[in-house]
Amino acid sequence: MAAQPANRPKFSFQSKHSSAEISRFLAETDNKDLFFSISYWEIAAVGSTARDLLEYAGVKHEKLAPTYDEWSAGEVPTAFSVMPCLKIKGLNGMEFNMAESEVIDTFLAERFGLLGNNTWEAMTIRTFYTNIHYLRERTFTETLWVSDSEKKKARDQFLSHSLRKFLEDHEFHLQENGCNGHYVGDKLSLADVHLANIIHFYGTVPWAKMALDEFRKYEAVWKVKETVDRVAELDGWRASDEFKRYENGSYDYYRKNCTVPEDAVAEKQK
Ligand SMILES: N[C@@H](CCC(=O)N[C@@H](CS)C(=O)NCC(=O)O)C(=O)O
Repeated sequence: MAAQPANRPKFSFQSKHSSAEISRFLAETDNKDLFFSISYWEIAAVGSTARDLLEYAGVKHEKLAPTYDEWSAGEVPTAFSVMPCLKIKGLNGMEFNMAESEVIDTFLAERFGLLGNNTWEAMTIRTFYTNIHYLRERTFTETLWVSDSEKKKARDQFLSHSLRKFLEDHEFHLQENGCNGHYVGDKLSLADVHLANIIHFYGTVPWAKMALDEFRKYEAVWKVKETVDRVAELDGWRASDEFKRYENGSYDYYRKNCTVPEDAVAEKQK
C-alpha cells in the first residue's frame, strides 16, 4: 500500500448529533431511507464482505475505491489510517462514520437480517465470522508479509497447517449443523457470506489452485460457498463489471505481493 502523509485527514466519531439521537435514528429509520458509503481498496480483503452485504441487501450505497495517488496525497479521511470505512447518511442531515471491518460487517449484517433469529444465533454467527476473519489475517501475516526467500515455505506451511486445521474445524461444525449449506440453522447468515467471501479471496492469490483444492476437499465447507453463490443478489453482483474490477485489482495486488519466486519461474517455463 502507498504511504499516507503525516498530516493525513481524520474523521471523528463525534458529530453534531448526540449518541442518543444517532441511536434513535438507527432504531427508527428503515434501511431504504439510509445511504451507505463504503470506502475500500479495489481488492478482495478485509473490506470486501461489506461490499457483498450492501449488494445482498440492495440498499442505496456507493463504493468508493481511492487510488494509491489519492491515498498518498492525503485525500482519504479515515479513523485509523486504514480502510474499510463506512459513512451512513439519513434524512435531515443525519450522518455518522464507522471504522473497523468487523464492526462494519456485524452492524450491516444485523441491519440486513443476517445475524440469526435470536441472541444465541447472533453470538454463534459472530463466533464463526470472527474465526473466518482471523484465517485471512493469518494468511497475510504468515504468507504475504514475509521475505521472498521465505514465501514458498510460508505458503506450504499455511496450506498444510493453518488452513487445514481451519477446514477440519469448520467441517466439524458445519456437519454438526446438518451439512445444509449454512453455519447456523437453515438460514443465510453473515458467517456464510463471509466464508464465501474469503474463498473468493483465495481464488485471487497466485497459489489459488492449491488453496481452492484444499477447500474443495471439505464437503460441508464447500456447500456453504455453493449455497451463497446461488443467492441471486450475490450472483448478480459477482457477474458485474464493478466486481470484476475489484477482482482484477486483487489479482494484480496479490501477484505483486505474494508470488512465490520458484512458482513464478516454473510458470514462465511452461
Ligand atoms: N483492523 C482494520 C485493518 C484494516 C486494514 O489493515 N486495512 C488495510 C488494507 S487491507 C489498509 O487500509 N492499509 C493501508 C495502509 O496501511 O496504508 C480492519 O479490520 O478494518
